[in-house]
Amino acid sequence: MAEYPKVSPPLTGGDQGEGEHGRLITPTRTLPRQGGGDKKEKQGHSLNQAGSALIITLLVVTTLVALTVEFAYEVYIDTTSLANWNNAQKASLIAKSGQTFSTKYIAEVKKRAPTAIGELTLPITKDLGTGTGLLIQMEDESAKLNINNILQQNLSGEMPYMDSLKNLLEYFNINPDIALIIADWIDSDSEPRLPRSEDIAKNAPLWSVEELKLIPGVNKEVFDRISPYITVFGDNLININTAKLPLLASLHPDMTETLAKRIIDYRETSPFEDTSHLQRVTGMKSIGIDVLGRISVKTSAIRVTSRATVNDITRIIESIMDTSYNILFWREA
Ligand SMILES: [Ca+2]
Repeated sequence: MAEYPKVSPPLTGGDQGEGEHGRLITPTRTLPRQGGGDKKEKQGHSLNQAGSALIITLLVVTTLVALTVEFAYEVYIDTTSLANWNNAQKASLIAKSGQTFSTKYIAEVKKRAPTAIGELTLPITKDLGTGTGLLIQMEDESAKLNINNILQQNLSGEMPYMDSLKNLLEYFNINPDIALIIADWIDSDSEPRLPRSEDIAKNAPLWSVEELKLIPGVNKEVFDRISPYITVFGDNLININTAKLPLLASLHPDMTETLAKRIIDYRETSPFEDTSHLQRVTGMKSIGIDVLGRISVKTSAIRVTSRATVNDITRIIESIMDTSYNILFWREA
């Protein structure tokens, strides 16, 4: 009992050493009660050994299954990550191609129609393979009000861009005092136009329209309303061939929605080729003269958004380029 033999017991009995092994492993159960018990002892011994072997086998199998499952899962994760990475790289490259394509398209448009690009959406679905798509959107940033310009004064000391921002806010039934808080955010001094309006001011121009969200008073509703008409890029002149109705209606204190609609009707048949032509629109004679220094008939900056999808992985590149194709802004997501 003190020493166990190193010989492995046979699984199904055998001729040699059966009783000896049985007693050594489980002596109490293999003791013969009656005569001829040697056979029973042999059977009990074999069953016991078979049971032990089965448990060991099951343990080994279970461990192997666990290992295999874990390995397969790791491989699955790695493969999926790799596929996603590949798709993301492809989508990124296609989105970049979309940006390049846009510059060529803008060049063509410039040749044919020198006054305006406006808004353009180009879904491209051909020859990119299954599960792959590219959507390009172009937008004239000159159709918007440059918010960094609201402090600019005219010869009379007035701030016409600031007035336009106030008009735009009022157009959407928003408190026009928000324009004062925005002005304090931008201006370099710390003299508040409204109580506490300089408390957390940046005192520098905005880098992006999204920065408006940081300014007190510009909540989501305000931002969603005004941001489509605001830019921080361009030549500070508002393109009267592409500006939308709310901004046209905010150009001048005497502007009305009716006049703004007339401008849109006019340009649809004959786009403005010169800023002075705004005075040709009925009722726009004196306003047209007043706004001469703040308007243009050409695009100076274009926002290009290219959205590429490869097998459900999407990459979006947003850029703003001037008409000489200098990149003013680039963001990839
Ligand atoms: Ca300030």
